[in-house]
Amino acid sequence: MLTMSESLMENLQSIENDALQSIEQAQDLKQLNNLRVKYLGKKGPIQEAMKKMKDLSPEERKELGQVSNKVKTSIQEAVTNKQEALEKAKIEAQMAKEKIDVTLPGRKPNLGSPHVLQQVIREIEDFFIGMGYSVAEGPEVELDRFNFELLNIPKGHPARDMQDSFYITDEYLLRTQTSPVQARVMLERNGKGPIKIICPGKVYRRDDDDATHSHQFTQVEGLVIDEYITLSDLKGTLAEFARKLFGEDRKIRFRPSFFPFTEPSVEVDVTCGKCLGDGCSMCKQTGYIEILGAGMVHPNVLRMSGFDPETYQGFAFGIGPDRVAILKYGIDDIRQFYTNDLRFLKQFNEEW
Ligand code: 2NM
Repeated sequence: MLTMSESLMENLQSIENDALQSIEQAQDLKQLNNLRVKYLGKKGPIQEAMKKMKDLSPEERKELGQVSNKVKTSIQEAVTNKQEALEKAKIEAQMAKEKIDVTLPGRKPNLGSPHVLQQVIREIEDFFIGMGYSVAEGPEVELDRFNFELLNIPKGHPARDMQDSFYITDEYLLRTQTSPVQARVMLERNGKGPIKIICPGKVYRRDDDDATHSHQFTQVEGLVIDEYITLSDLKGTLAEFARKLFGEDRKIRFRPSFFPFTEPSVEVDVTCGKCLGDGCSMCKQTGYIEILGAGMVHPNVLRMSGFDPETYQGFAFGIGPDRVAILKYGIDDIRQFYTNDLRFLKQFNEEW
């Protein structure tokens, strides 16, 4: 039989063993705190054992008191050590989770790129700016007067058929060309030259969309007005334009045509890029491909916009960026420009 003192002693020893083992196994700070309260709290097993000491001799009490203090200190130390270990582990886990590999390549943001038509328009603009032209812009919702009247397309002219334009009211319509911008500029100049401008922008015609027609497309129209301007100036300018945009080996030719706002009027062809003039399937054996319309500004247009045709002459031209892009890149359907299929558009993305 163990004496009371011996059994209490053994009890304290096993409390210490239990406590140290549980503390070692604690998973987190909360568990650890619960263990601290369980073993060292007022209702803990050590306090319970101490209560039984009142029946012991003073020597036994003294010895047991020392042992219980030792056990308490040992448990407290174990708690403190474990707490430090858990806190350190917690921080380390957090650091590991938040670790950044600074050597990883960055993620490329989706930047987008100018639309292929915008790229072609810029190329056209760059050429003409280099030749001393300015860029002029105007409204897409335009007055009948600027869109037609001042361009020598009077009321009753077939080009003014309601079927062909998007009229908004009797007076307002979506511009069918960018030349109304030129009419505006001419009026602003009060009959005084020179004028050297290009007008890029969107235009609208009431067409049924198909592979070669779009009810909305783009234009860059040009206008030069000065004294002694001739058809040769026009031809030299457009020959240079064709070489710049399509290649140095290209030539142009003029064919007679008709526009209400120019006289004479011409269609301008450029030698075919595939056969360079010999004739092939691309140019339908003609050796040439039509690229734009042009002409000498009609005296009526000059007069109506305040310029004296006896003093001033001018040439004008209309370039279709849609057509330029189609020829340049071999695109087979004009609607591709306007339906925003990214698989199509991304082929023309500029590198940043
Ligand atoms: C074209 C063809 C020929 C043109 C004429 C004018 C203006 F304002 F002077 F009358 N601007 N643009 C013109 C001439 C446009 O596009 C095929």
